[in-house]
Amino acid sequence: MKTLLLFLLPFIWTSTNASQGTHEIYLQHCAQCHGPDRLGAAGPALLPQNLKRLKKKNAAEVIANGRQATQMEGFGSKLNSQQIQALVDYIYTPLKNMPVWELAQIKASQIIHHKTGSLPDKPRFQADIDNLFMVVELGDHHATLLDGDSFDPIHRLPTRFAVHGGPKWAQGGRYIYFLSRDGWVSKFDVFNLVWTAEVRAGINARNLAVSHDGRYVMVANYLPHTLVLLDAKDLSPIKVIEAKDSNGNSSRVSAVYTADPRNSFIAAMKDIPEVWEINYADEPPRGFGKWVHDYRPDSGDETKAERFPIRRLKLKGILDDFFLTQDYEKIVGSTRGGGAQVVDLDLGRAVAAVNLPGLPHLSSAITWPRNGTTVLATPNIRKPEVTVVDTATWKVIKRIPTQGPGFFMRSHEKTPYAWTDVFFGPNKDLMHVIDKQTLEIVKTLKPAPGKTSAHVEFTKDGKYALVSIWDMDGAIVVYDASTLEEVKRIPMKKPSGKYNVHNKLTRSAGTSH
Ligand code: DHE
Repeated sequence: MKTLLLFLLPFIWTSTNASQGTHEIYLQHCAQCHGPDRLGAAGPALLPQNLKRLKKKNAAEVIANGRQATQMEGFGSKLNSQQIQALVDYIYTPLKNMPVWELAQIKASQIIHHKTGSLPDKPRFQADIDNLFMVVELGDHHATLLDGDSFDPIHRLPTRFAVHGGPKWAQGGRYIYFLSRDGWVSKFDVFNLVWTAEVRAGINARNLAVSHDGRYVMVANYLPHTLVLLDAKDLSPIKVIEAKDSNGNSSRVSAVYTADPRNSFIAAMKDIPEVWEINYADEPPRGFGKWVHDYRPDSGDETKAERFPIRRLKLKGILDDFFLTQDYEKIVGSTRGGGAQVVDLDLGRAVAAVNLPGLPHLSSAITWPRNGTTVLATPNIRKPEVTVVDTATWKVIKRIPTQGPGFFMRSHEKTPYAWTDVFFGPNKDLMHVIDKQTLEIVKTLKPAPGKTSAHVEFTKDGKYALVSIWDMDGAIVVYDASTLEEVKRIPMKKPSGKYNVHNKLTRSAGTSH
């Protein structure tokens, strides 16, 4: 026994020493930017949940050579390849304890750059505010404010690392709210071209929604499993809602959207078969008791209710991705394992099934009137087709073959065409233009051969369509939406989404909400 221990001792010693060494290397070289606890600081969080989109091989490359157009320097001259590999393994190892990120931590992270009401109420530039675009440039973590009439950039602003989902416009275009995958919510004052407030609402976040009256911001998180309600004025946290079912099973939150006429946020759960409606009206909605401050959920007293009450819709399957109808009465969600279901928000249950087996990207679906009915069209992530569904019968009326699976789809009330990208596969540089009445592809554009072209947004009058060339040496290409001819090219660094004030705030049926 003694001999065995003596034999094993060097191995035990080396492995302990190696892991201690890695932690020390991390503290010495990484902690200053990424936080001693790996929860992120100036740099992003280094946790497996936050790194899902980065392959380990690429992580080693970034540690060795740095990341272009960011403050991440290369450590190839300071660390050998074993040390780099050990660091990669270290950052892809889950934390032993789930980080606590509750009201206190969120509050402590709040940064006020400019106090509410301290800045002038007049824009510092000349432009039609209603026709402004905000373009997110993923390439070097910036965003560009673009004049939607002249297509001239007005201002370029640095964002937090890895903004995801649409930034949300509010107050007629005065403010816009961004969310980073690391959970940072940042409020930008467009008139004064400055950030006014920031707060970290989660460790790994999905998206945010702003109430239609501009008073509240709601953030959906993967880590921790929470929805976080913020005061839109200065991003002070109001409430942290744990995402779990009545049996205590907790869930990541896939996404949250605003349902304007319902005065509520609609949130989809990723791990439990539920969709939640969280009401933000000042008065309790029908069916809920009177609001009280000392409400106790276990009291069983139904005459009283907590502010921002939650209605839990129990579904048959988990929804992966969903679309809210223009009247906010129904949601159409893709069900894990295939297909889609239509859920009536008032009835609180599924009312139809839709034959959509190609993993439809429903958060990108759009609708338009056709032959006396409203059709819904969605790209599919796993199938080279755009599927068109009649929303009166929920039957598929057309499957339009495309040159590869797509991600985003767009139109506008004043254009006869719907645009969809080919995001995946060898034809990722193509963009299809579909006639909304014949449901045929009328033209396929190739704005930059060999480079992904994706995500379209229209000017407020629907006359021009803006396409992203998703590349470090990329651009926004402006097309005349009726002749389909190029009119301008604005260089940008891997531009992803772009968001027009008018189309977003009027909840145009041709764009995501
Ligand atoms: Fe997104 C929006 C989920 C990967 C770019 N994406 C959204 C929304 C959801 C979502 C729920 C709607 C939120 C909103 O706008 O408020 N995205 C997911 C995923 O589950 C998925 C497939 C995997 C993931 O890692 O999260 C995913 N998304 C991507 C990308 O790889 C993209 C192409 C590049 C990136 O930024 O990471 C990407 N997603 C976008 C964009 C929007 C978006 C540009 C906003 C679209 C819009 O016009 O509103």
